[in-house]
Amino acid sequence: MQPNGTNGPSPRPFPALTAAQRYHFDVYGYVVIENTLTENEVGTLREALQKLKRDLVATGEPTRAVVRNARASAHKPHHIHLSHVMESDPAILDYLAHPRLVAMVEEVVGGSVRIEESEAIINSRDPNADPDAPLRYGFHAGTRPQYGTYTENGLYHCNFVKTLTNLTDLGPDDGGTVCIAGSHKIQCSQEDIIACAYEDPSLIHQVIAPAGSTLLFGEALIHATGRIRSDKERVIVIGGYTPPMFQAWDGQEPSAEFVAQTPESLRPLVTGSDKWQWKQRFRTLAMRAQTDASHTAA
Ligand SMILES: O=C(O)CCC(=O)C(=O)O
Repeated sequence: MQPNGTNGPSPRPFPALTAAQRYHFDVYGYVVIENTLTENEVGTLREALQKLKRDLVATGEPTRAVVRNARASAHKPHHIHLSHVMESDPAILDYLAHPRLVAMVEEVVGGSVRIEESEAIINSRDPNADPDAPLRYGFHAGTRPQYGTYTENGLYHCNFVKTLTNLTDLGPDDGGTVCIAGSHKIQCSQEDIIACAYEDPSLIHQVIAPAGSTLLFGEALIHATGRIRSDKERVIVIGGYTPPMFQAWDGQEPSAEFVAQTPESLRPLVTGSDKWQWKQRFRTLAMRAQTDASHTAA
């Protein structure tokens, strides 16, 4: 990852996913790429988010306060959801502009993108949760098949894509994101799909990966926060992306001051300034991933 604004963005690989990763994405609606970030990057991001959490909680009203233009959209003792974290620390923009990650997103969107949201979650086991209760999740999706998805070169594309990177190791009991595999293509009611998944839990896949790994998925995939059963805290950072003519999520447009200090080369990504000049690009499945040392974590 390059430091924010020092040398301009390095070129983004195309395609960024191997054929097998792309096939996995098409079949299940997601793919987990392990070790996209270095240990240093993980540590820097985790510290930046913990500091933001401390500063928001110290205001006494974390869901009303604004700290470095970030907010807490939810806060309980065991769970804080941070919104619009992009402006709060340069490491976070570095993450959101990470050439390899943005390249993966562009590949799935089918062209250039803008940042639509930047969020983070720091959570631990709910002390009031009954460990013997049947597993139930807050399943949701940000768009639906066909409405927000299309096919090109036989491959699935979505116009609302996220990168969720875990900044703590995620074992089976550590509450990794869960999703209903294949739901990104199923044009039935969400309630009916969710009922199928509870009837056959093998349809529910969960992220289990070392710190610094990225879950790439399109928001037509039905997904949710997993359940933490261990004593470990989970920290994740989230980037949301859309084509440039789309709007940012409510309250997540970058401030004028932030845009003014953003290097010009990153402004289209940060603001969507390309608008309807959308640069489309599509791969075929057989294309070999473009990988070199500058696009992979050590
Ligand atoms: O907490 C998680 O792992 C899931 C986050 C989520 O649902 C989202 O970003 O839309």
